[in-house]
Amino acid sequence: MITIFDDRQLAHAPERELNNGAWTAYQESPDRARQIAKAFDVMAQPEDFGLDPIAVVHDRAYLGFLRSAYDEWRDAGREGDAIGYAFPIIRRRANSHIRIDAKIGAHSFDAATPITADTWESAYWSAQTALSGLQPVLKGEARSAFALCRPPGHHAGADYMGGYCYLNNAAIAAQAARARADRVAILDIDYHHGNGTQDIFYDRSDVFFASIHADPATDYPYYWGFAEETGAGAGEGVTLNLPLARGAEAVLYRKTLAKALSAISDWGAELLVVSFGADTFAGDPISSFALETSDYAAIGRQVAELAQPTLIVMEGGYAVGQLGAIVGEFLSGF
Ligand code: Q9C
Ligand code: ZN
Repeated sequence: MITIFDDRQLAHAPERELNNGAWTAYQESPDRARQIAKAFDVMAQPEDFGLDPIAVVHDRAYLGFLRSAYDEWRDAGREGDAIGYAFPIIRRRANSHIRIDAKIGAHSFDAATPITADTWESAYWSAQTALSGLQPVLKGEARSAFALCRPPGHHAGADYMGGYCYLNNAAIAAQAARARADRVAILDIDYHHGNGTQDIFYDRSDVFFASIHADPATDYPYYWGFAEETGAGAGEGVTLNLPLARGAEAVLYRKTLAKALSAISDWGAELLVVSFGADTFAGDPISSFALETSDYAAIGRQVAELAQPTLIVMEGGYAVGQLGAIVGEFLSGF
């Protein structure tokens, strides 16, 4: 399988995150990608497709914010990574903000997504990695590709970051795929609901979003991913959420995956983007499903039964020492 990775994705390395009321070590570490990359002999480097395919998914103002936020933070006399503390949730107004703190709050929904001097560089190449994996699949030169994206993307919306995500790599690839495929499906099998991806395509009829994730009633991102969220307007019925209770193991997981895949197939998808998270693993330090490393081969095989051109994009997964094995199992099964 074609695999894509770029070292520039490793530069982004926040010091800490605010978790359950305390500063803890940043879970989305560069080591995650390093460990996965070790499982492959050779990985291709991404091409540079520039800003345009990113800017059709993300707002220009948000992209400008991401590029300048760290400098503005420094100019404000701050130390460490840039992080927000005030979020305009009620009657948001389209103000132009002056202070960096106001800008960060207006472009994020949590405090788990700090901006460092290198965040833009890494997020940019993470998006290019997804776009580069897509190319051979889209042109019919390969049936599938694996984009080792990092930072991950599925929590990022058109104009906001969150959940370790800045640019929505899967959404950027799915949108680019629309150049040649009329119907594109995104299957999100990260432990967490892909709220950013859902939001980007919520009212569209041309990109199907299906997600299996921990019930938002008990798990991050809390506010999105309930079964009753099914899309809006022209997109009604083109979003499918399949939340599972904590503790889900392989039998239940694969039954649920069968539902997601048959919905995607019935809808008539011509190309599939998989948001793959390894945080469904039993040993994941921040998650509570019960999949074992050996389960991922069967899951990969099941996804492949859809028999559509497929781009697999890396999302979460924090059991660093196991990530290479989990991704390896999934891809070999696929
Ligand atoms: N106490 C991804 O897997 N922290 N993002 C949750 C719960 C944020 C996960 C805190 C988790 C984000 C791509
Ligand atoms: Zn996750």
